[in-house]
Amino acid sequence: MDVLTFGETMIALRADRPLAMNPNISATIAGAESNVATALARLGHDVQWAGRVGDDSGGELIRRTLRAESVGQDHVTTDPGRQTGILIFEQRLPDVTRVGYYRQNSAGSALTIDDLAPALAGNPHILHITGITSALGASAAEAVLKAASAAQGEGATVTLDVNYRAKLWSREEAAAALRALIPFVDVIIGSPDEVGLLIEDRAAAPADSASALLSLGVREVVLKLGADGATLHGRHGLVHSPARPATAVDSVGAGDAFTAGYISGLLTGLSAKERLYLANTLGAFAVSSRGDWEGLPTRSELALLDAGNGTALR
Ligand code: KDG
Repeated sequence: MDVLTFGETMIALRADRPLAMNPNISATIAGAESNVATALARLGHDVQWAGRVGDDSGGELIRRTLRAESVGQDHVTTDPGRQTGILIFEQRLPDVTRVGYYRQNSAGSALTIDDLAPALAGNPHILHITGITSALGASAAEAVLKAASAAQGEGATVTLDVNYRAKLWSREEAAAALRALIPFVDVIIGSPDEVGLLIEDRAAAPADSASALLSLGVREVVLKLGADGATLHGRHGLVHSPARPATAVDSVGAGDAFTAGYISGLLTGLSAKERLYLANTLGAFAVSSRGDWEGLPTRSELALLDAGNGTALR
């Protein structure tokens, strides 16, 4: 197995205008970790997503969608006592989306370390976790901590996308839970603000936050800078890669795509510069189409970003 990731995936209701304005709604799925898994599977990697879904149509939608994407679900549990969570994306402006969560006590939030133990026994090269899972409740937070520690003990590379979600917890709660993960994490990915959350000094400049994390034993800190591209702070210095030009229509999911590109680069032995370039390329694909994961590229489509506007592929 190349990558194991786990977390909560939800039914995503996509409304083309605010909910109160009687929008047209379509149903799909969303979850930061399954978005990363889908992106990696499209690039040809062997990836497993683990988590809990309800014994309901939402659970079936998640299973069918991930199956169609060749994301492994050997360790997905159906929870008979809880429902699949729901997320609503309301299109407020062309690229401004309001997110509403209906996920308290959901099946996904009841994840435990026992759900993950068999998956971890498959010795993934990379365990990918995000800060969202730790926000879901005590058992999910414990699962993240124990999984990261177990994977590191087995020699896996552990990647963490901070993914701070203010609607799920306060900065103080996030800081306490996510700082506890640092000893078990090799690569941290986040915006400058998110990375700042992980160190004591809130006012620190991004480069100082990165150095503080490196001094705690983290191998790489990858700063997502949006339109300014991305910077990797590693033990051998700093590497920057500019963003790829793209017409943004929906930025939600771009961070997951970026992370998947970076992980793919780790798996295939790309240089630091090449990893960032691939990460930025996936981010550009994600912002260029509506939906968290629908517009992600296969490996043979990566070069499409260089095709000029108006290109017809006949
Ligand atoms: O990164 C995109 C995610 O925010 C989205 O898919 C939903 O996982 C999600 C969350 O909890 O916000």
